[in-house]
Amino acid sequence: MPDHVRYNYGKTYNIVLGANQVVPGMEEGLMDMCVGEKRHLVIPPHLGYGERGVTDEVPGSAVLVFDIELVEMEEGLPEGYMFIWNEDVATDLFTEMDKDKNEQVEPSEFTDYIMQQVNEGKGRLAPGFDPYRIIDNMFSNQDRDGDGKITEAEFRLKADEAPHDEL
Ligand SMILES: [Ca+2]
Ligand SMILES: [Ca+2]
Repeated sequence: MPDHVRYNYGKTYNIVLGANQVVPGMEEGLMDMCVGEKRHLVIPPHLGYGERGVTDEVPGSAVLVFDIELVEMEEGLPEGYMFIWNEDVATDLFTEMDKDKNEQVEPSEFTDYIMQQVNEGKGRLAPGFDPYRIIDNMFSNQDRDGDGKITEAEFRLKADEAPHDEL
């Protein structure tokens, strides 16, 4: 087995920190990095792939050495959140979402509305996840009776349960 294995990845990777996507040493090594910063990381086996390594890729007990540069960073969402508003929520959210004014919000109206907010920078979806899956879940969560439409009553009900910071 060779002593050193050298790979030149030479391309960028998207990593979500805290999501178990990289070895603990990498997670730790990326902490508090700023955009444009370069770091030389030496990761011992117990914070890397351990004694077992990765078949055909990383030998057992390997010390991992990385030269990395942070090219871009996106702020995550608070734990447990998949979507947050950057600004105050529209006062009549339901009417705004119900584009065809049939008193129901259909999945397409819901998706369009959320995507529009994200594109305009008014809301933010958790990075590293499929946005359409998140929106699907948000819709199902709001669609209390599961009939594929959100009525104003279902919408209100959910909103009333959310904690209010003022009355
Ligand atoms: Ca509608
Ligand atoms: Ca419904």
